Amino acid sequence: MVLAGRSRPVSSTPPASLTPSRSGARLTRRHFIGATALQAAAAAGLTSISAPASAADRSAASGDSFPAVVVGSGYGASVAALRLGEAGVNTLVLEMGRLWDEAAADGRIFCDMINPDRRSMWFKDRTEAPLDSLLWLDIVNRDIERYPGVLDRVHFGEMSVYVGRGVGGGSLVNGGMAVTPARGHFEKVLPGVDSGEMYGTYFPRARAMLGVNSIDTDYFGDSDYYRFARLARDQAHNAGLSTVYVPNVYDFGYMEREERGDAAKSALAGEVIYGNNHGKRSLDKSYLAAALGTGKVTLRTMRQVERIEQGADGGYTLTVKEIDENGSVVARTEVSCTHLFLGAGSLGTTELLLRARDTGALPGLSPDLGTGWGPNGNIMAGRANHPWNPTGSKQSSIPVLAIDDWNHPAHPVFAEIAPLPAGIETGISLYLAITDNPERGSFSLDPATGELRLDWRREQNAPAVTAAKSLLDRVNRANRTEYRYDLFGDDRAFADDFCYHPLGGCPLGVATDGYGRLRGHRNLYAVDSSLIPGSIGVNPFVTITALAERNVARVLAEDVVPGLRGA
Ligand code: FAE
Repeated sequence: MVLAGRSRPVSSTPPASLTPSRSGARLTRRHFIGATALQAAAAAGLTSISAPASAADRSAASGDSFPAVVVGSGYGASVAALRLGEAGVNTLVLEMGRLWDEAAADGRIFCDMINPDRRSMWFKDRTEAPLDSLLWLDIVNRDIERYPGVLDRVHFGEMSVYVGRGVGGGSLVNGGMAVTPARGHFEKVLPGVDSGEMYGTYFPRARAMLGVNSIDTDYFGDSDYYRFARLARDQAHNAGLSTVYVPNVYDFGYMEREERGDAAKSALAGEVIYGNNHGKRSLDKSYLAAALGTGKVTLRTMRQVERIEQGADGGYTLTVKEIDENGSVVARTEVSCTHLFLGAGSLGTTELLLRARDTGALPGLSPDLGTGWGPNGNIMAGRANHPWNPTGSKQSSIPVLAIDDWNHPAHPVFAEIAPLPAGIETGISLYLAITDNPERGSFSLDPATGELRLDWRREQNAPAVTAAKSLLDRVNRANRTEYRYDLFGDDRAFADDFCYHPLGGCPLGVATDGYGRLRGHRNLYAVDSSLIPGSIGVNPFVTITALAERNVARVLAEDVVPGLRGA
């Protein structure tokens, strides 16, 4: 397998968002060709995008039949698309969201968090920001026009889940925190995976491909935009806790130029959960650009896979719904393939498989499908600071520091020090705590409506709240501070009813074999967050990417490439 990072770098001037930075992330010829294809397609308003390919290649993907189809375009899907393309396999990627690469009338691709508009959310009448009130006032969220915006909040009975929609999936909306889990925890969660191979090969490969870099500590120490994080760091230290810098895929060299006034502001202009206009190396600028650059990968957007069936020849047929900007169905088509890679995320992949199993389309799928779901122990909370300890009206939207108390004997917590870029002094220190909550939920389909259900009760988050509280109580005691009770719409100090990190539903080694091959049906693979059983102890996308690299390498070598050779 050829790593795109080892390919020849291009000599022409790359787009700013792909410029190599101090991390050593390198722009390759493949990225450049792919990124150009993405930009050209966006400018032309196309929903089917591919880089130039030879006539022979085109005929190999004749009709609507491809050797491989990838569903979704988040982390796992992007890895699959790139590695299939590099192996010479004609591959179709189907993504239900938009390609976010075209400026709207205001000259920007994405909207910011302070003035959200229709670009913010996936077909909603009002924004649904995680922190939804300030001083109990409903001043955070806005009415918006329904549109295929970039962030979705999917509501289940007692838990709601944030996910990204569009080419790049969660990478478009997330905070970019690129954390490798503690090896001991990884081994506990995924005992069947060779951790030596992961930490020696696949984690480094994922970090290099994603363009992970770290903030310059002098810049961090001086910037007005990180006053909030320095204050929270000092308060953690007052409580005897340690903090760690957290790597990110946001280009910190770019951020420094933003602060100097040499580059358009993104992180320093309150952009993140509704997309970053600059600076962030989302997947469309890394893996997916490289995938398209192979000339073997075609991407179709605004296409939601609804149904999967298997024919007598063992191949798969997908029913695909194409929608327009109003959400109206433009067409329903069928696509067939030999190898099917599901990268629609914990919710999307699990739903497709449950539907296929329960309708009898793929009856052999495991009875354990839908199990092992968890919110990665996510709990959000805010603390109130004294007036003499301002957090700053200027805040970078990119978190770079966390309180690392993962070795606590009873309550392990990794608490990201989160920004609150409101443009005013709020006096709030905000945290997204990741805890080791052992509780698990499960997905099923509602027999009456056929809709996805999540069996997760609010009280299952009690262990996570206890752990987050144990940590933040210590911080409050040491600094004579209190919680904020005005941030989550009612009087709660701890937001325990939503998560950013849905994990599981198709657990590795349970619903699949040890490499993501679905039990019961050949040539069918899960490649995304659905494989990780509920917890990984840190922000998950580096793990999702590295695991996909490992699994796809094996599947390519054993299933796909021998098949192409007619073996
Ligand atoms: P994901 O990225 O969710 O992509 C799935 C894609 O499939 C999406 O583009 C969907 O639109 C598409 N899709 C779904 N169903 C279908 C269908 N039926 N047909 C066609 N397309 C479909 O999958 N993680 C970190 O490590 N660090 C962070 O700082 C961080 N911050 C976050 C902040 C926010 C606000 C959110 C929402 C998440 C954050 N995460 C973070 C979590 C991270 O983004 C998430 O774990 C990954 O994106 C999951 O990757 P998957 O490959 O599973």
